[in-house]
Amino acid sequence: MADHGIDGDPADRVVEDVHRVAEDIGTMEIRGAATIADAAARALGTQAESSTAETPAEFRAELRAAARVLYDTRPTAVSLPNALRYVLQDVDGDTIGQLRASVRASVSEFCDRLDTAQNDLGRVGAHRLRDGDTVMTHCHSTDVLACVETAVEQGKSLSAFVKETRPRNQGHITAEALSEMGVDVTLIVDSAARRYLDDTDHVLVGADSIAADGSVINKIGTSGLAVNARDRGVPIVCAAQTIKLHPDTLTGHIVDIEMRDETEIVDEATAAEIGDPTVLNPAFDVTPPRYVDAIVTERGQFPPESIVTLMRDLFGEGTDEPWQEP
Ligand code: RI2
Repeated sequence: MADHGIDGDPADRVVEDVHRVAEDIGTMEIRGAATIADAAARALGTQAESSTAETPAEFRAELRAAARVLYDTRPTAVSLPNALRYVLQDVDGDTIGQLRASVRASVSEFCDRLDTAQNDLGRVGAHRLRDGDTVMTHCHSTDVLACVETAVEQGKSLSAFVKETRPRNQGHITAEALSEMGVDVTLIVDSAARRYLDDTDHVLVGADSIAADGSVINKIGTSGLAVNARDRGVPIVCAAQTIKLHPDTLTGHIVDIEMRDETEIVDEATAAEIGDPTVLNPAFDVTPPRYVDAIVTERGQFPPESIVTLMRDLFGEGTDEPWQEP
């Protein structure tokens, strides 16, 4: 019997499906902040449904262990811990059956809220877009696509410069999605962005996290794009559901920027051919609030400097980590 009153290590009873989801998040088979949150919440649901725990204490310990496996995958998108927190904070009941039902209800409510928030955000963001406008996108953000899709459904005809977004070229996903919506798409390399900003009405980016001072943490290259956009007088708008608000930044926490494998940039053989340079592959960067015109959320649009008020309303002054052992 271990100290926490359960048999064995709860980590050993995290089910295979949870490990698979964690691996898919780590390798970016599952990617995008909102999609990661949805997958993580559902994985906790799977753990609850599959649990063979014999006591409520065992059940709760398994759930926390599963959450830790998911939490340890990628460090930057706060939607992941926010999702885990949402599901874990209200696990209620005296029997395993009640606890399981409680997790099931939380997961379903969380995923429904994600969908609703994205639809609502899309309606808010679409107000910024006028018939005939051209947008420029960076990476692939479902929150950004929601804004464009709503505008198209409203009958607006739009064009897009889509940055390919090295090293993983998620711009290709955006290009395909926008084409399917009927948007006139032009794919450009990242370094061509400045050249085409004079033909752009709005830069639209997503976010993996928003800090309390209104800084936008998003795919690497966002900050350079924002500085260029400001220089050219093109408004830069960040579409981010409130699940992207990073509550720990209220108390001075710095958002950890994920460093990914160098082979995403250059394969080993090519690296050897060019003298084996040091390769750095940060996945994200930080755009200071002075370069961002608005943050569009499902609660309306905000100047970045005022986002702290919304953050306090939603999260209070701080958060806990319910996946840690009590
Ligand atoms: P949605 C992505 O990160 C991009 O940085 C994108 O802007 C952000 O998540 C938000 O995506 P990655 O997972 O939640 O591709 O708007 O590294 O879909």
